[in-house]
Amino acid sequence: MTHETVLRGTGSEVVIGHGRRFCLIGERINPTGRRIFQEQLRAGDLSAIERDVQAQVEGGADVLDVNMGVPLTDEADLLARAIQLVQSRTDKPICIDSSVIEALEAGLAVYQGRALVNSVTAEDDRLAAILPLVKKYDAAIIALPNDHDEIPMEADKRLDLTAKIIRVATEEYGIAAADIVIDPLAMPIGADTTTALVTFETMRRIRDEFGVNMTCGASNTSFGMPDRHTLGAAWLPMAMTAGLTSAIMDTRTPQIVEAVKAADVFLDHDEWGMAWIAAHRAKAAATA
Ligand code: THG
Repeated sequence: MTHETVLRGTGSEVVIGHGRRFCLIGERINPTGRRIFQEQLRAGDLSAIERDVQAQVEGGADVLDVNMGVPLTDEADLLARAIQLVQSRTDKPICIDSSVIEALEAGLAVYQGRALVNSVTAEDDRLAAILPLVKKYDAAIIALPNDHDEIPMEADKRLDLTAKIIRVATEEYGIAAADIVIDPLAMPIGADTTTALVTFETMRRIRDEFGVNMTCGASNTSFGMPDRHTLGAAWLPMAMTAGLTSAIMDTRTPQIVEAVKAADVFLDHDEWGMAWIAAHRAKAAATA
């Protein structure tokens, strides 16, 4: 048995599920590593977000990740304003991405719809701080199977922590398993060439044992390697075959988005290839 996660924006509803088309979460509204964007945000200029929303939605994003982690700012205030701006520009659901509990709460308080909260770890104090918010605002949650800031390198440990998270969230906080999205932890292949195999094994076992949805930071996998887009376009279909049902990724890159859409056809997640054919027709019409 597998679970389905329902997210809502101001208009559209997105359902993440093992038998469904892959859910693309656009990663770009994130100042990490973007110096100019950080300076703009620090000065209160949110205009770059408007361009990021448009580019990612045009590229095929179903959900937008919003991260406002800029050092030396009031992250709660900035995140709340960013969420309101994004929701004024798109009806798609948002994945609220922060490690600061006050920022998550401020974001949830202004959010219209059913959000995905990114993220909680398996540590007791983090679970106790974040899960009541998830319940209060009727959101879904991304959970990472690591604790004490340590990323376990064995699938067994990730499975144990996944079991703990699901048990605590469902039994102690009344959150449905359908609303728990596990991040099986994708690491850069350049640092350790066995790491992708551990992640794929983790995905298969989480799907088979718990049936919950999963998401990953897909661009982590190619970090530091040449020709990252080709690596991403190979990794995503492999991960989808192992049970990954969504990813936080760069939806502005057609090579990667098209690889996902093609994999949806072969995994029978796109009945009769209807979405594939419709996208092809739309592209042909646009160039005509
Ligand atoms: N899991 C979960 N949430 C996440 C991640 C994850 N949120 C953040 C991140 N990882 C995914 N989002 C991004 C956003 C932007 C970039 C990468 C991942 C990005 N990276 C540039 C690059 O890859 O070259 C620059 C990064 C840099 O210079 O530091 O733009 O794994 N649940």
